[in-house]
Amino acid sequence: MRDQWAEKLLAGDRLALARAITWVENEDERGLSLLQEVFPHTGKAWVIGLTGAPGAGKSTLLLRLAEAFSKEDLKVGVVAVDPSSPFTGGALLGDRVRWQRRIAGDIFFRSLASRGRLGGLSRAAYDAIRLMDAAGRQVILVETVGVGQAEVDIMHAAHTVVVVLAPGLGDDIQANKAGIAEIGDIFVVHKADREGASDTARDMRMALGLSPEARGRREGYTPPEEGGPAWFPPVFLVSSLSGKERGLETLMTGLYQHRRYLEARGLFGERVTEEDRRRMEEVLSEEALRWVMERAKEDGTLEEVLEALKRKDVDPRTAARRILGGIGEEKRVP
Ligand SMILES: Nc1nc2c(ncn2[C@@H]2O[C@H](COP(=O)(O)OP(=O)(O)O)[C@@H](O)[C@H]2O)c(=O)[nH]1
Ligand SMILES: [Mg+2]
Repeated sequence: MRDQWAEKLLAGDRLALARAITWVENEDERGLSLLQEVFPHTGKAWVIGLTGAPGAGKSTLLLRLAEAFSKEDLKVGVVAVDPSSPFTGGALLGDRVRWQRRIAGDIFFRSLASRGRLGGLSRAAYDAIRLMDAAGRQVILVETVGVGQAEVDIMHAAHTVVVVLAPGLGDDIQANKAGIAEIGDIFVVHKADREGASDTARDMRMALGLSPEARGRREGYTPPEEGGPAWFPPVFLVSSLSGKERGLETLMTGLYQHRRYLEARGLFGERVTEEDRRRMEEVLSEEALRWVMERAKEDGTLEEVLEALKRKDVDPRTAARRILGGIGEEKRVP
């Protein structure tokens, strides 16, 4: 029989969803078993990632998108990831309060904070996305600050990655146009109401034109001669400022175009499978390492190899192979 929480979650119950996410965020066993139970019901949601420098207006734009999708009668989920707030403190709470006041529609918001553990944040985001998906959220918007490895990692979980730029942000993230050209499916030059926005857009278009990766960077890319037009990341000028709204509809059209592009090439489902596989490998590498180290410790191989390493009798690579080899030996002896 299905657990009552799973039952509720699959029925779209908000309380159950909120609780489930808290569980996975805290790596509580209840969350993990719940996720396991509802997992067959995942893989339907369209996950859209928004990334970019702090202050580019990601949260503001995300609100607009959330509203636009909910106006189309879609159930929206929002995952905001803020690694700069290791505790559920000011900024996150502020965001949450602001959102709740200003927004209407069937939208489920959730902020995640880093628990300080390596990889913990992207795992929590992945779990939260899968739980929202199982709970019937049809579009899931994920916001991250485009800085460290964790954020890049989280963006792997998205079908469609939107890079948000703004004029006058001389930030590293923005300066590295060649770098960001590789991660975005869609580029938004936000704050289009400001001076310099069209220059930023022109620079970005130029950087994209120079980037071989930008052209159909998704896996499964086939050159035009073998399968129709490749995806080329568009650059949209958008303003989300009240009274000066601009470009949002064009952006929505661009988002749907990207979705159709993925679907037409069978990449929509593949993105999900790929991400699930990535997570499996992550857990596998952690647990395999732990398993190997425990065994090497038990039979003394670890100590022996570490001594050899210290004496510089072996190099680290050989040392690692010796430990693995030792385990193979152990297995062969009955
Ligand atoms: N001029 C202008 N300001 C904006 C626009 N969108 C957001 N902002 C402002 O930019 C600041 C940062 O916005 P926020 O959404 O918190 O950025 P985030 O850090 O990328 O999430 C806020 O003061 C917003 O009011 C816009 O389209 N035009
Ligand atoms: Mg924000």
